[in-house]
Parts: sequence; C-alpha cells; structure tokens
Amino acid sequence: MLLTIRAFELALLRLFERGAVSGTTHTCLGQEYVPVAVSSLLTTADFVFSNHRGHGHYLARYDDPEGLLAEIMGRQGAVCGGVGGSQHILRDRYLSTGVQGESLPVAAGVALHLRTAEPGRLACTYIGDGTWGEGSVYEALNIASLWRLPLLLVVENNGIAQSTPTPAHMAGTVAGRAAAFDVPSLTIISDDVTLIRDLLGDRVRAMRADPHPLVVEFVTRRVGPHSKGDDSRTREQLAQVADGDWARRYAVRFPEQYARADAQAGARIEAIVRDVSARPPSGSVIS
Ligand SMILES: Cc1ncc(C[n+]2csc(CCOP(=O)(O)OP(=O)(O)O)c2C)c(N)n1
Ligand SMILES: [Mg+2]
Repeated sequence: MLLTIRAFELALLRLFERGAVSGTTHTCLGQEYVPVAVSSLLTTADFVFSNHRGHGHYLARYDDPEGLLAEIMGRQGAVCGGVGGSQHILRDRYLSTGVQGESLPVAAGVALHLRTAEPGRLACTYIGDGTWGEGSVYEALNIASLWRLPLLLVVENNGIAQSTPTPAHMAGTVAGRAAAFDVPSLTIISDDVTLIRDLLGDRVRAMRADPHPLVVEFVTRRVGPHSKGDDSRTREQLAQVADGDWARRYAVRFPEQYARADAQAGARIEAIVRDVSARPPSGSVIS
C-alpha cells in the first residue's frame, strides 16, 4: 500500500505535467506511511475526515486508485461522479475537505453521535501543522475534551505549511496545545509502520472502551512540492528531506521485497492511468 500510494502520486504529477489533468492537487509524497499505519487500526464503521492532502488517506482505507484517479480526472467510474476532484471526496464514512480546519468541528459532532449511538466507534481526523492556526481546531478540542468524545486527531506535522516553516507559524508545540485542553497526546517520529501500529494499538483500543479524544502527532516530511511545482525550500533543504524519505530507507532495509512491491505497484498504477485516461467524462452527479 505504501508503494501503491507513492506510485499513484507520482503518476498524478506526471499527468499534471502533461496537461492531462486540470485544477490542483496536493500529493502526500513522503507521508504515505501515516495513513497506512493509522488505517490498520480503524474499521469501516469508524469515520475518517481527510484534508487537502488526502489521496493516501483514501487509498489506505479503500485501496481504490481507479475510483480516485477517475474522480480527479473527471472520468467515468469516479468515486464522486467527478464533482469532488482531488480534495472533496465523500464515500460512506469518509469525507475530505480542502478547507483547513473545517473537518474538526464536524468530526467532533460525529464523535458525539458515535459516543451515544454507536459506542466503540470513533471519528478520525487528519490535519496538518499549519491548520493549528485555525480557531475551529481549538473549539473542537475544547468540546472533545469536556464531553470525552472518541476523536482521534492525527496531525501530519511535515514541518511546513505551503511555504511557511512550522517554527515561523506555531508558537509552542502540538503536544503543549493538546495538554492545554487536557487532551492526551503522543508524538511519533518513526516511519516504521509496524512500530507505529504497536505504539498506537492500545491507545486506540482504550479510546473505544472508554471514549476520549487523543492527539497523535507524526513528525513527518513533505517530499514533494506543496501542490504541483511550488516548492519554496532551498536545494539543501530538499536534499535533507529526500534523505529522510521512508522509501529510501525501506529500499535499503528490504531490497528484494521493495523492488518486487515497487514494480507491482508501478505496473498496477500505470495500467489504471491508461484505462482511466481512455474513458469518457463522468458527466454524472453523485448517485
Ligand atoms: C481555511 C483555509 N485557508 C487557507 C487555505 C489554503 N491552504 C491550502 S493548504 C494550506 C497549508 C496547509 O498547511 P498544513 O496544515 O501544514 O498542511 P500541509 O499542506 O503541510 O499538508 C493552505 C494555507 C485553505 N485551503 N483553507
Ligand atoms: Mg504542513
């Protein structure tokens, strides 16, 4: 799945370069392991709220590169009839939005519903470090803490918000801000999926048994541009980021598995790109 998401994102950037897709997109290159690890702890009865950088969140949950690519390209088979595009996907209990911070109050409301009507289930929201500049984040944290809502807030702290480095926009820390609302938090610096699952498994089980919010901050890296070609970082910073990419380390640690999985994922995505590109426009509304 890690490599499927990677191949999907790289293929998408190539499609944009060729002018085969219009609009915008934000890839999760470098952050693929976050949803791969988190999704393994969720069930389809849990809600997931995603953001503008959400392809990995969707793919890790549904393994549906075909439906997502058709959605982004506005072709038949699109998961939302081609009206949502890259950032606005609705499928069952999965919803993404390009509006920073919008998901959190909505997820808190859903978590309240789950707490009372469907105990044992939770609402999971992914947000970035920059989105901690939105007031709605704090309103949601406050209520989630007071009402002990089963809200899993996954923070993908990739060290940058579009072009602003995190230290230039965030006073204090994510953990400190969670603590201010009496919400427990965990900061994960590893990109090892198995280790992350082990670190989080008991915490997520505890949220289900005795509902409460939890903030999980991943210290991660945005290996690609913010959107398509817009990267404001220096050559040295980019080299440093590329050096820390999980894919490099996985390739060294598991060379045979990596090469095999990478080739398989690449071939699968290329076939999907050919197939979806040849389809007629979706021309439909959400059913
Ligand atoms: C309410 C709102 N303000 C501004 C934007 C424009 N915008 C899109 S992505 C982004 C940066 C988000 O940074 P972060 O939360 O760190 O997520 P990242 O892009 O790093 O994954 C901004 C400002 C937006 N989409 N919504
Ligand atoms: Mg960020």
